[in-house]
Amino acid sequence: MRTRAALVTGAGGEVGRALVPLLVAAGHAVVTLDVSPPDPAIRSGADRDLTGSILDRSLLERIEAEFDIDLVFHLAALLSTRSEFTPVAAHDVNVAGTLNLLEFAQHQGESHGRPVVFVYPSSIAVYGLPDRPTKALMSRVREDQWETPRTMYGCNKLYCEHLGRYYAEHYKQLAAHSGPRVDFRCVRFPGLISPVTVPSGGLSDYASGMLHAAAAGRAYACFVEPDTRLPFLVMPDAIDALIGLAGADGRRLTRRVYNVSAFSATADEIRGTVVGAFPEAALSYEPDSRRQAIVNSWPADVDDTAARTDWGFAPVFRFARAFSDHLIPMVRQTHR
Ligand code: AKB
Repeated sequence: MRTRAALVTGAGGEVGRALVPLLVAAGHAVVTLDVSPPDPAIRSGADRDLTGSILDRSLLERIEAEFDIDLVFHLAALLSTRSEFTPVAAHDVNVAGTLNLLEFAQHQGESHGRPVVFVYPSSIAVYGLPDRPTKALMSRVREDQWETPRTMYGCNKLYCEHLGRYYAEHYKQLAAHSGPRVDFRCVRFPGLISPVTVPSGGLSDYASGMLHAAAAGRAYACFVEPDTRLPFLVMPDAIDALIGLAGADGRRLTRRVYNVSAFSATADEIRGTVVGAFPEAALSYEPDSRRQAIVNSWPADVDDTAARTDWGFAPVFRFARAFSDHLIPMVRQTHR
């Protein structure tokens, strides 16, 4: 008999490292897959930690043979910055890899006769506002606005949203087939701030960069201008969004792709709060025009009404509390 389990790809990343222990605590058997071996110092509690690529279909077939997967959190991806330096590799991992996982989920659903809930983190990188005046005017962007991404990462994420919808609603519609078995559900993450992991490869990482540098006593040069505004979530609210959407009653969901956010902040608002906690912090600005141009195309904030209405998304950490009750106390622990 195959073991019933949830599969988490990209489990070694900043979201995966926060998600897996909470899935285990909620009683899930968890299989993790990451291209890097798990950190031996971290016991996530997963039932099996696999090391390999989501491009390795023989590995996915071995997972299919051993486990009865009815829940997938597909987190593995190359983020925005790295994807601009290696766009073809980004497309391979972010698109071909996601196609492999959707096929895997379809086969799993066919074999055990239950739909596989497939949770996919998309991104505000799918948006492409034309210029800063438009960004300032469009205070809270809805899911169906400005879906014109400027990065390979954003293109990948937007296409995979459509791919997931195809697998959920139209799979092999012209072929004799048993029909769709994938219940695709997606959140468009804003910038994510974690007090535990120092992210790399993201264009919104300046927020985490300032926080961790200040706590570690290192200098940090923010690569965007002080008045650059983006929406953000801290990691506990991001994980709650993934788990909340995964467990939502499908009959209440009016869409497959949801915006989520807790607060919108400028780089200087973040810097000011961090310096308030670490007065000696050496946090400067060295705007990078190319990265600035991309971040200027991302919304200052998003309208997440649908997530709140359909499945009760309710972030705990707004701006002030995010720093006072979570980020500052925990980043002191990380760098003590
Ligand atoms: C990034 O910063 O590029 C990503 C994203 C916003 O999806 N975290």
